[in-house]
Amino acid sequence: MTGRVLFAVLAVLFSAATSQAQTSGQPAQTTGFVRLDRVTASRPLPNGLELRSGSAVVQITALRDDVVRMRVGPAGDLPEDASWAVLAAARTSSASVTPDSSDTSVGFHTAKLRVTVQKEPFALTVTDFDGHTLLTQLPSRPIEYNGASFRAYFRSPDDEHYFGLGDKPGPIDRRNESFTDWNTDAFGWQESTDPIYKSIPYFITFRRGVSAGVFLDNTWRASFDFNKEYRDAFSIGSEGGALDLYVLYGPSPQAVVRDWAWLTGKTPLPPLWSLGFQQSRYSYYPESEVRRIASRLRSEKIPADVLWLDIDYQLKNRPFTVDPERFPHFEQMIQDLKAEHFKTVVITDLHIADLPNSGYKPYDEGVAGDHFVKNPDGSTYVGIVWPGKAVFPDFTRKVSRDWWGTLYANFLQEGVAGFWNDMNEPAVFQVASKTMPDDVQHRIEEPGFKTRVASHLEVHNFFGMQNSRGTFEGLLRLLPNTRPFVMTRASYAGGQRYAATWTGDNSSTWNHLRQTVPQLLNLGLSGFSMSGADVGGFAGSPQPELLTRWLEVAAFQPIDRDHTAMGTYPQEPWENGTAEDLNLRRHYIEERYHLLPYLYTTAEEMSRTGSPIMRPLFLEYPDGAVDKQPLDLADSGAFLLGHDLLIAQSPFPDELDDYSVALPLGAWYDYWTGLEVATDTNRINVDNTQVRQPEVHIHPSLQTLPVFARAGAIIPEQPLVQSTDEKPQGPLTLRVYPPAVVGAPCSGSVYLDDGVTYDFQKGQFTRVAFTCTVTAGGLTVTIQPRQGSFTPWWSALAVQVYGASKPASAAASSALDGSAIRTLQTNYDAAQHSIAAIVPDDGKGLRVNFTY
Ligand code: NBV
Repeated sequence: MTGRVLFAVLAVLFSAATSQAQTSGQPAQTTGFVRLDRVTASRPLPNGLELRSGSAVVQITALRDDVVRMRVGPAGDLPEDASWAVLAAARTSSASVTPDSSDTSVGFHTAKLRVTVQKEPFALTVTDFDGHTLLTQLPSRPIEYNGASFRAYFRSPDDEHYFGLGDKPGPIDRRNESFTDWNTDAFGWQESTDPIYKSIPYFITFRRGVSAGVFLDNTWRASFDFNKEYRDAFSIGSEGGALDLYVLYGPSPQAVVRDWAWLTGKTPLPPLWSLGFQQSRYSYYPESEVRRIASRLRSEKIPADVLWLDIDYQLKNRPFTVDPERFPHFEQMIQDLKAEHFKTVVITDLHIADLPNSGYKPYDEGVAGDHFVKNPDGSTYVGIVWPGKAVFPDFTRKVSRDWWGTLYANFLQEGVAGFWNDMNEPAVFQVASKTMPDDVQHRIEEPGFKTRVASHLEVHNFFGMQNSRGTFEGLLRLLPNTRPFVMTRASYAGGQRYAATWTGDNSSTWNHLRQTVPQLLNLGLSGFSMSGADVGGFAGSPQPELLTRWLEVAAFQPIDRDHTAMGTYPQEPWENGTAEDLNLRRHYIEERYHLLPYLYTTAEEMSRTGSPIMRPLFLEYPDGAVDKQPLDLADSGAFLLGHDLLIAQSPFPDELDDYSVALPLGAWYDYWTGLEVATDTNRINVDNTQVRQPEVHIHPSLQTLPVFARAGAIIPEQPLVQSTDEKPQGPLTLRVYPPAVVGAPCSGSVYLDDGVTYDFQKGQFTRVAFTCTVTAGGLTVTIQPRQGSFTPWWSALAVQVYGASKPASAAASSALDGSAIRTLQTNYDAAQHSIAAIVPDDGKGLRVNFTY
């Protein structure tokens, strides 16, 4: 018997003797030491393979041809097959496979992937049929269990990069970093702080244009090490729960993003108003102050849609109350704000004041329904938070979530439009752990799950997610045809189904402005596309130029909410700056409102495909870099808004120096001047070869945030409005950016609906597709007939072609068959380098020919 075999046998005996069920009731976990070092038995399954490695059982199955799942039961039983993140339909789907085996390995293949498990040492490898290795275990480090903790190691080629893991600060590429998942109230977090508010144990690999998704569906304190312990490996592990691993195949990163949406759900289509500008602070009170902010936004003509009420609107910080002294006419105020086209979002933290015999409804009902989290001895757990002593709904019980949802009835009746779930890590004051004790008991009483009691260690990381779920589902029950708007601070994988999010308590520093880009990009890749960072920074007060620049950049990010802490300088756009600052801030917010048709169309795409609103360059252009390295690696500050706009903030926005931005291959236009961008294409590669990556050189100025439009894009825009309630007056503008080459693709689309209800699901939407074709002597723009039964606000189109250096003529045919041709008046704008023609639009489709 070799030493290794003897060790394995002893390990098996030891683990069998010591394995026991966790208090959580999670399937039996070993409390000993188990190493899966060789395959001791295997049997094929119609959709995969079951393996034994000593005491351990491993099941590897294909959910689809391009999605594989591996589950491990170290003591012989597979873990409970249930998930808070993965949709049941996805989790239970299966694809048939063809078994493959040899003397040294067992495995199977699907139409797209090959799964091979080397027998000794035990090593899983997932490859595609083009020779790409997507995931392969490090043979020298088999999966190991040490008590309830486990760890698995995978090979990491030196040109592979990692993205995702939610809002963790730091560079966009996770390579050379390690992380812990443990939702934490991280006030004043910095670039190197980990963990912060969310746990999304999912990342995307990218190697030379090929991507895979890797998801560890484990809610316990999990950790990820990328190339720190071993330069050529990454590892994933957890302190408890199951090793339940999903591998999603691209090969394009966009395909991985779609797989992730299939697995864990999409961000629902948000109400249109949530894409408008939002003004917040901790806290606006009394009532007169809220009214003052509202009327100032209007009198300064700063377009805005939302005002936020932070904790001080409540009576003694008690959730679901209103302070009658500060807000004596709360409902009237909400209605008056509505009349001024403002929506109000109010905070409703999850900590219910511990107030027996005081007529406090959330407490009384919660006690009556036995809804609160308990201590191990069965008493109700009490922690100190904003209201003082507080109790916490047990959001892992469906009945408790349903009850929580009913608490929103009054606010909805009063006209409150959206809700903010803060502090749901859950945050607890006056304790070193900043949260509940590990042994607090949660009851899992949930369809699809075994009913059992779970410790806080298991529930902590998805508690906030279930809080926002209770809110979202409750709002839907109360107002079934209104799209809820919920914003949560803490969440877990899949939480995008219930709430938008933000990056918590950032600071008013240039570095935090810089951080917004990698953080929001990684959130989007992790499924959370409706996200924002506190504009201007939460902790501290920004210098005037910082506030101006932040408002410029955030105008192109998914959620644009100005928010700051208690005690800081006023941070509204008209504060803290010169008249020029105010003009610039207004100008960029106005640009966001012009772009609303494009933004909303991108949001609708997100809700259908899972594609984020804000995208890293490598997502859209996996082959956009000549050296096949992702273009985003250097944290260049650049990002895409949807498919067609590239925003190139400086990598170091506080510096005065010029900088260069590598653009994806292809031509680009300057969004502000309408001119094709002159790029420099000489770059020397590490191996001394010259590559031809287009690069644009930028001389930074506060007046201009560099924005570029893709050649071949058609971007819909609207006349300026002061809020999304207002009907735009005038035509829908189509900004056409002709491709550089005759016959090259050129397209765009616009999506529109009523912005608030679900009637779009019954066909009440408008969708129009556009294309353009460069011809020898001009350009043809084709507008397809409208789809859907919703009547849009426009009755004419302004077709605006960029990159023009001289006047041109235009003619429109009223139908796609080319009949009824008439000449159009054109307008050449030398400053904008554009030619515009306005044409009536009856929705039946038309064609506009420009002749140069
Ligand atoms: O509710 C007050 C704040 C809120 O403004 C902020 O956005 C949250 O992230 N909240 C945290 C509580 C503690 C602030 C120090």
